Amino acid sequence: MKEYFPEVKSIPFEGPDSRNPLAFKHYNPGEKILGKTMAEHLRFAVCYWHTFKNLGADPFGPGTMIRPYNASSDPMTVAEETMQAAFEFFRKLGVDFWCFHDRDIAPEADNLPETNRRLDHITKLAAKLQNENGMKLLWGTANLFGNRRYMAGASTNPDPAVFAYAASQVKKAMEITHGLGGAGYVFWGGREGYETLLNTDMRREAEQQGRFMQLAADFKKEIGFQGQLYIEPKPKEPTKHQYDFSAAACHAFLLKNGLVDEFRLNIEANHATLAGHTFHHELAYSMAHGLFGSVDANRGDLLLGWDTDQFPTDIYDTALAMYTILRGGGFTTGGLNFDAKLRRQSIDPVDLFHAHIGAMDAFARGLRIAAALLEGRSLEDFVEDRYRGWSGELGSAILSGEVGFSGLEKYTLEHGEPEPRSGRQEMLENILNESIR
Ligand code: XLS
Ligand code: CA
Ligand code: CA
Repeated sequence: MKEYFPEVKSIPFEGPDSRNPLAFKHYNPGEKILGKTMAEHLRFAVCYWHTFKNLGADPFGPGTMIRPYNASSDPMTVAEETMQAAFEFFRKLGVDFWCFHDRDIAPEADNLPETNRRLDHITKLAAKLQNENGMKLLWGTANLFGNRRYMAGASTNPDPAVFAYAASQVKKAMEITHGLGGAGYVFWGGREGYETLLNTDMRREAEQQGRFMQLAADFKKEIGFQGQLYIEPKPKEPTKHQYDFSAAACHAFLLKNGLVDEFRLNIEANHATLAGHTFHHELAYSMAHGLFGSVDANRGDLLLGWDTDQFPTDIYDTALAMYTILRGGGFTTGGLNFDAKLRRQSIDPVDLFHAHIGAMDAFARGLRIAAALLEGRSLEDFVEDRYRGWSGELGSAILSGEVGFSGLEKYTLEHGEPEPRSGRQEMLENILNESIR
């Protein structure tokens, strides 16, 4: 069989003293931390679009990366060879999960039946390769933003015929995700937003989007898909304003449409920073409201205002992410999907390995730091103590509705001025730093 990454046999764990660039220094998949293996905690996934379909094109020039699986002039041969190359890459890297958009794995034809035939053909190959390699699908999704029919959105389009086309496409993408045993299905807003309010009826678009998601939740039940449905927040890009702006905006949308029990959130680090939040904030918000589902693990560049989708390397980010995730009970259906792409000058296939090794090691370190913080309990104990009044007599009376404004006035008149207490931010930052070893 053709080998697409002959320069790599497999990526071993060699420990922190290793100088081998093609080895893990921190990610030791079978090692147990807090009762689970690192692989079980982290549930790493490789994304198909950036890893195998992105060739480094940007608005100023075409792709720079030449890939052997992309050589044929027949698009379906390219699709088959790319799928073979992808599974070779997954196996050699040692991940358990992958993610895709429908149009990443099979090119769109000029009519829907032929497009779907192509998808069925490639899905069969994917199912066979999943089996042979013991791989699982973390989630599937539909590309509702590339084709010109979606230029004014899919479900939020002014034309209901575009809504119908998008529904047909999502129906098929959900079916193939189900067929491949997917643990989830993601809705990312694509072009659901606006460029200018001068041509936009926001009330209608919100109603349309709500209807679309209700139909998706119904269809999930109709086909018996057991996976989790997710919405992935993003504030802007490609449109000026995306409706799924942030975790909080998605929460309001789900509540308004009676869908809060049907969906969870897929939090992407770079989208959080574009929304003016930290990755930590978006995770903490999702956890606080029972909405946390999965993660698109990447990073942006704080000096650039767009979605750079770089591989995650910042240990603070990964530590705080894993701390928040572990405190919330860890992943169930979700995982860490590397929605990240090589920089345009990283043109060699081996760069894909370097990028994923660095990202996986960064999260493995984050996991260790998070476990140390949780075992030490210093942060948790501090926070618990800070709010302890809320479990006492006064706090419970307020929360249970036992006492109103007049009762609270009486309490204040009796007890006088409350005693302020330090928030100890610097001490807590030191505790975080000391756990980074
Ligand atoms: C784009 C999104 C996209 C989703 C899947 O910015 O990150 O890749 O994750 O459609
Ligand atoms: Ca993403
Ligand atoms: Ca992104």
